[in-house]
Amino acid sequence: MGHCFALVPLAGCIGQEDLWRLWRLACLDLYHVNWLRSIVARDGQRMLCWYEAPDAESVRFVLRQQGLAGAAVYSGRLADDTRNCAIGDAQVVVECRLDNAGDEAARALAQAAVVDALAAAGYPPGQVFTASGALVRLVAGDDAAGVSACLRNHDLAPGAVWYGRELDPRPPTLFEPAADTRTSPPGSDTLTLRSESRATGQQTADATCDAAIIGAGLSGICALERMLRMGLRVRLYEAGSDVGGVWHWNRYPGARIDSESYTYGFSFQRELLRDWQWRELFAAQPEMEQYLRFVVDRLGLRQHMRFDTRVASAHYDESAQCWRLQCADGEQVTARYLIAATGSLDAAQLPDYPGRDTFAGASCHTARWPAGGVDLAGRRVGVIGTGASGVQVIQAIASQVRQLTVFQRTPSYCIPQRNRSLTDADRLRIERDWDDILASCRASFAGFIHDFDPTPGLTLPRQAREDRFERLWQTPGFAFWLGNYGDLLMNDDVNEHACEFLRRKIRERVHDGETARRLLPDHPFGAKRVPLENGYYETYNRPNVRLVDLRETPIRQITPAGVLTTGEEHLLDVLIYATGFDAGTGALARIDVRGEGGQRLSERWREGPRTFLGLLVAGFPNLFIVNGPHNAAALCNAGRCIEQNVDWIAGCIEHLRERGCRSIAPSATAEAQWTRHVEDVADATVLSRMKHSWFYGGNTPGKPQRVGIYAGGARQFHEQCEAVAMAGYAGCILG
Ligand code: N01
Repeated sequence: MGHCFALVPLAGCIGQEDLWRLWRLACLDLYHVNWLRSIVARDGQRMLCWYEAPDAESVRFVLRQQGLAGAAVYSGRLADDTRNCAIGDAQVVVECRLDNAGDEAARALAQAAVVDALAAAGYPPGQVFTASGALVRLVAGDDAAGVSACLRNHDLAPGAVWYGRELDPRPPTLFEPAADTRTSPPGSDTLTLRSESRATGQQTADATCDAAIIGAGLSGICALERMLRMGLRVRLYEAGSDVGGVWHWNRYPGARIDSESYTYGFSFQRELLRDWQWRELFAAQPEMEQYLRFVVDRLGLRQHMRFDTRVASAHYDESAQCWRLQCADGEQVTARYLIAATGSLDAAQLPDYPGRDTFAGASCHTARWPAGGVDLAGRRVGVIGTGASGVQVIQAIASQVRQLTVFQRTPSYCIPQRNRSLTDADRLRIERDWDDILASCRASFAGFIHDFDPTPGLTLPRQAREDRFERLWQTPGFAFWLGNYGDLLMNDDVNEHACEFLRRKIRERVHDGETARRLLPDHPFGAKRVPLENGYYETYNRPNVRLVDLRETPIRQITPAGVLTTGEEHLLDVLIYATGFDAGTGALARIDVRGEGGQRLSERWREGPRTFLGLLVAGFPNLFIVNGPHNAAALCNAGRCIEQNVDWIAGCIEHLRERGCRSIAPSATAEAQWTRHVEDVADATVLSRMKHSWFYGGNTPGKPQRVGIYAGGARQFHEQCEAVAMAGYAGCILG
């Protein structure tokens, strides 16, 4: 990492809040840029900023990202005391452009001349920054006119002399210090409540516990293990008949993970890695489900779980500061903490086509695939939807069925997964390098072994990009997406080059020109989560596969015999809906969750999700959401991000217990700030150019198009969560 400073022309006065907004827009993390310091001119015409960055080009990209044109960026070593400044201090900034850019001796002379002239006039010593091309000298105070006159008297002609104030570029730990509203003295927060009488009178025991967890997927298992380790009494409720979450429900043929398997598994016990033999680089659904069962059995977690039990409601009891849950089978439980491990992608979404229920054949959604499977062999099968689920099921079943008709509304950019079996040598290497693997996932943008290259792709010759694209395309997993240039997410030119590359690959692989044309996406690459494929495009070369473009011939209705489009009726025996999810908020909003004052969560999120760090919600004390809306986990290797979420929640509960507090909830202000930050970050990326995806909720009829994921990356997300915790849960109200 080097150092840079930038002289930035501004269009008008900006204040502290504006600077923080610029920070949020910058996606600094993508470019590995650390914005150290800023002085903003009092007249609003200029700004001087310092950065730690890989190179000046990365800083230029950050500035462009912020909509700041015309900045001059210089690289050069900054003095160790660059950060030594007091926010609000007045500083005179002397800018001198140096013509003899590469000449160090000339630079030293120029520096000495400016320093000596100011010293002779009695100005106190101050910081000087030189780089090839520019010199900046700071003088404490606001005497810009005096400094300017002094330099002119010595025949020195500075480029500009102005005065401004030190502002803090980095938003504070985001939020105000935690407020402690506790009235009772610190002490044990063990819940001692009487069991409630139940209306249903069923023979299930009412329970009182410290934490209730909803969901036995990756998040729920992780949270359960952690809460038990902390010594809490925990109960977990799961609507399905066994553990697995998405890996339980999405049993469709071809379902497969998109993170390298071994990076997805739990990291809290090394023995789990040692004793589980991952079979494939990207495990298929059965292996994932087996792995989660192995973990649960190994750790003895089942005894704390109740299956086939859907939580119908969860109401916060303000006087007792606890949650009261009612299950669909009548069981009630009272818990201090409610951990919603309901997942981002649980609420399966069926399109509301007329006649949907009249279909005479078998039909199902990929995310509610029957445990006994669906008989597809030799049958006429239709698949609606070509997102990640559709792509996987289509490529898996094409060779089994008599006729496969794919109903596509929006084509996806699919990249090769290049799955393979893992060998003993692979497993040994993984075990040996495990700590490094985890560390590199933790340090990456999205928790994967792939990480964005901070070099802006736009600065490179087209052929160099092309060569890199080809190498990445040949690499397994998300290398082409998450191991690509960081500006792919923001820069239209680089993004369009990647799109062209991928469209060319599609044309090369699909023999029929017309089919290939229909498979070409026209949205920016990465605006949706990218499906990984294993022979998906070649599937369309099979004589029994037909692609129907719903943009040309939309579906009119489902008939008893199949699907009627404006073009024709497609006769089917089986109809598969791969139509996605009411993502982020959907799973939780389907439970009757009520917070303070009886307000419903579904109502609170009616205009879009509002959260604090994607983990807490104002007015819903002690409700912790794992991998929910506004969380980095949706763009992440879920295994890695879910563990981070659970660590944070565990740390928060420990903090409450140590202080004898019984509740925590974010302030409305902190929640609004985080929500705004999430929206700002997404707006700065290509994600905002495709608002009909599940990232924006636009795939769900009637749902407002508001971003539901955190696009700033897992690294930045973790840092912000950490900062809040370190500041004593800043932004939160403790009771
Ligand atoms: O859902 P999607 P998904 N008529 O929303 C189409 C994860 N995942 O289940 O784009 C016709 O992406 C819709 O078309 P359009 C992963 O995070 C991971 O495939 O709205 N079509 C789209 O083509 C992923 O991003 C893996 O125009 C309709 C498709 O259905 C997320 O889950 C595997 C329609 C839905 O695509 C969701 O993926 C699978 C209608 N009325 C999933 N409504 C792994 O590899 C919707 N569509 C780990």
